Amino acid sequence: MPTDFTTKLNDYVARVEEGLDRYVPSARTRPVRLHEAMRYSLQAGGKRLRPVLVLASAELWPPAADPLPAAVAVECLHTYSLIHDDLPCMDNDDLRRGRPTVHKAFDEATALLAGDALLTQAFALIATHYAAQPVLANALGRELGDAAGSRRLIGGQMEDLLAEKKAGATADELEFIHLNKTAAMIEASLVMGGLCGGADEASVAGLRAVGRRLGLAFQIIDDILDVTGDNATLGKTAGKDAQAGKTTYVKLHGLATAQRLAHEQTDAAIEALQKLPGDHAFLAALARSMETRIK
Ligand code: GRG
Repeated sequence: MPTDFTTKLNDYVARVEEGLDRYVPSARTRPVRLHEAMRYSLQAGGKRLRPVLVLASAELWPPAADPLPAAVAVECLHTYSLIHDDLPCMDNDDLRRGRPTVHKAFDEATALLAGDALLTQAFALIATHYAAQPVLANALGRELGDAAGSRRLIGGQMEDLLAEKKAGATADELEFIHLNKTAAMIEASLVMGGLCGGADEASVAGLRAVGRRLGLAFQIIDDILDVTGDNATLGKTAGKDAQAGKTTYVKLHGLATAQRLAHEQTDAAIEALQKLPGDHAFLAALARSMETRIK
């Protein structure tokens, strides 16, 4: 990867880390155990893809509103979904972000509450930090609420659990699951960045198109890595999908076709980016960098 891409990515990630530290209650806040659990998971070193997308998308436009609180809100919401996904009643996983999952390091009730608190914190952050721009606050809250709600993130998770129970999903069900469980938050990240930048309706639609493609590419790559990666590099349990008998792009189409589909979706995302204003070089390089993880 070119060094200016890496420098910029590190810069964005550093801003996100600083924002998480600033906007999430400290681990000394009462009840200490709850805030420790929230921070344990948040600070376990995720890739920060979604908040970086918020920051980079906002910068397609001249500075308008500070996108950092929105970026932190997105990472809080994403982290809640991971904590709850790992619970014994869902995916029952022991390892996440290279560490024992929250219910293993603390206990199930604390993990449930830490997830609830991060979800709530996301909306409180938006209402608080964009209070002086109520139209923007409303648009950001609506975007995040829609993406994380029963038709999208939670709906995708529900269909995923149902598909697992009946031991398999059709291609149509797989697309629904991935468009909602994975792509919805990636799409919302780009759109929320655009809203902070003052994007008009046509650009918001353009950002959605990029997010849909990027989200699908991300999920296909995740499915491939589940087969080809290991616990140490993934920071989570490799081979979990096959073990659980899950339908994935690899199971449905085979490894080679899944690799081709990941390339096609990445190309389509980069093509859709070209229709947006501003300098897309960083976002295009980010899309390519995701793809190189499977090379
Ligand atoms: C519990 C409502 C609810 C939803 C759970 C996030 C999720 C939905 C499930 C996790 C399992 C999974 C494979 C989700 C697809 C999206 C995905 C690959 C999430 C992991 O995102 P990364 O790789 O994680 O960006 P980091 O840790 O880097 O942030």
